[in-house]
Amino acid sequence: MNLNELKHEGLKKWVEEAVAMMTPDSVEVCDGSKAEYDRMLKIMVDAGLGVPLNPEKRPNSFWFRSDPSDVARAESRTFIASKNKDDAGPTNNWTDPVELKDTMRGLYKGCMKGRTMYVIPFSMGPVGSDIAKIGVEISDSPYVVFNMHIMTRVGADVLKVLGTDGFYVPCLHSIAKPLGPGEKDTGWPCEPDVNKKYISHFPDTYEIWSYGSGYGGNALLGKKCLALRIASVLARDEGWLAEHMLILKLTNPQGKVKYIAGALPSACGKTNLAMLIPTLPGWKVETIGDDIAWMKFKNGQLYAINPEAGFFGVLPGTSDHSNKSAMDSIKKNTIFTNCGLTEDKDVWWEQIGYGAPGETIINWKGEKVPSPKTDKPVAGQEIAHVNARFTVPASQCPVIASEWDDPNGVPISAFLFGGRRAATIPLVNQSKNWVHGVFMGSITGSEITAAALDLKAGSIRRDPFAMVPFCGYHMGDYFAHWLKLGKKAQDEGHGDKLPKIFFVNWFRKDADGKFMWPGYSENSRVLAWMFDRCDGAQNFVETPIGNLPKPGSIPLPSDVSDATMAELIKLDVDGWKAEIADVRENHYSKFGSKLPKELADLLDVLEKDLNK
Ligand code: SAT
Ligand code: MN
Repeated sequence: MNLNELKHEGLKKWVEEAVAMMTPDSVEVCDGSKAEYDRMLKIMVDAGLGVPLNPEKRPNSFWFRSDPSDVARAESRTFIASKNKDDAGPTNNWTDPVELKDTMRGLYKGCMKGRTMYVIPFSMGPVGSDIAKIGVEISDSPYVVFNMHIMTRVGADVLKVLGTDGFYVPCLHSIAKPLGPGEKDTGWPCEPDVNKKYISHFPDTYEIWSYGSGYGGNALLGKKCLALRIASVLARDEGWLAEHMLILKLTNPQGKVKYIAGALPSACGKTNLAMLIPTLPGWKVETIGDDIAWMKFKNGQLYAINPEAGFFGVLPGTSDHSNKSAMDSIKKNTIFTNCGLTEDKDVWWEQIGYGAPGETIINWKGEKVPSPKTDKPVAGQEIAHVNARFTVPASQCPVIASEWDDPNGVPISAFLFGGRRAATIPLVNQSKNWVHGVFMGSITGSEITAAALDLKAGSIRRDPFAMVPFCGYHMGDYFAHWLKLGKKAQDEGHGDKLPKIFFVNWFRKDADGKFMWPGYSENSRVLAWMFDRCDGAQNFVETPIGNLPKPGSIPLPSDVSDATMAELIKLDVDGWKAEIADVRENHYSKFGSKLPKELADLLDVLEKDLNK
């Protein structure tokens, strides 16, 4: 499709302005077809940037390797450029939108010379769904085009829904300026200087401008940039929820169904939970989404869609034990980025469940090294980068629920929040009510696993609702938005239909530093307890922190003793007192006058109750 076929005057004008600024050699409007997908892959393979995998082992799958500077989201280069600094809040990098646009126009000027500009119309959510939104990404990266094909719905039907004057989020992206004289081609087009990468959001005008990176969250702008940072602002303005949540369908042995949405910070197993295979007989989990949920109240009931169409999952640690469904999903039609490439042109990563085949393997840096005999990670010598990823269509997941792409969404019965905590936080805990649930979400913390840059391993990072890297506005206002939606539902007489809120922690450790709970498939026992709780089962005891499981109400996995379970579900009064002090001094204090009074009050109430 060419530019003249665009029927939307505003869109056409925006593209023309981008063409004038970026001066590409040609412009293509993407149609989302299989032919286009194959053609984009061929461009990358012909340029030596991608390797087709062994068609017998991984049909229609490809291996990519990025520049070492371009392997993860660049949080320090991610900006929320609202007009008022105070609207961005203490958890975001704010910068002045006028200055930022000036700087970025300088970078964008002539940046597509010698390349094709792709105009990618996409829908976040089933095309035409009343919860979905349309975005249009302009990019000079074929890698972005085929990954967007997988992760979103791209194509002409999106333009049809957009019509001549529909709303869309404009998303500008360029990998980098063309190489200057004497500049070295690093083999992966991007801006290798991290300080020249920009992932910019303009919440007042709902715009995204990205420059210098080809990596997932920095370049596939439908995902974190649109579906969370900009969508959270749209949701605030329009009265709905855009959340960093998986959505799963849980069926009990009697065939009754509930849908649960869950927020967990990264490295807490969100994808694994979304695709869990229960050990508890008769129970079934199916996947609706593994990362993002968009939710709207309809007649007092909250409905959720997964705005994405694919999974962008972490490879290291993914195995038949941790996530068999993910392993089965990525057997074909999959894009692998930054893992190992074996001699027989298959892929390999740490903790895949077996040692690397053959004598040698190509690591994520492109070096040929001896094949590791075991899949244990060796720090500094990883074959796959710790953030190596797969991109795969959601439809390939063997446990995808049939209604995963229902435009109406699925009715949510429960929210689950969680973190990685070695002590204090029980295995599962139900909030007393909506406001108390928001309180629990607002104090969520998770231990830092790897000693990343300036963060101390083992220390606790507060990541309320797992949204700190993804909320496009002040988190104090975000808490208030959650409170407001709950109050509105109650005022309208729909309080009983509000999702129940739970808090989970799979990561408790004993005095020897050993995990006390086996996790993974055994987490089905906790999901079952929540399910029954939603139906009013008397399987709980009331405590100051919320409703904890009644002893015996969660059937034990074979490797968990009664004593261990008792420890996992007990109220740790001293631990909670320390928690309260930390929340008050190091967390709530950051939000100043924007911290809703209801939440500050609940912290005081909890402290008083624990002192009784
Ligand atoms: O790169 S993404 O932001 O899409 C993945 C992630 O960090 O969760
Ligand atoms: Mn995520």
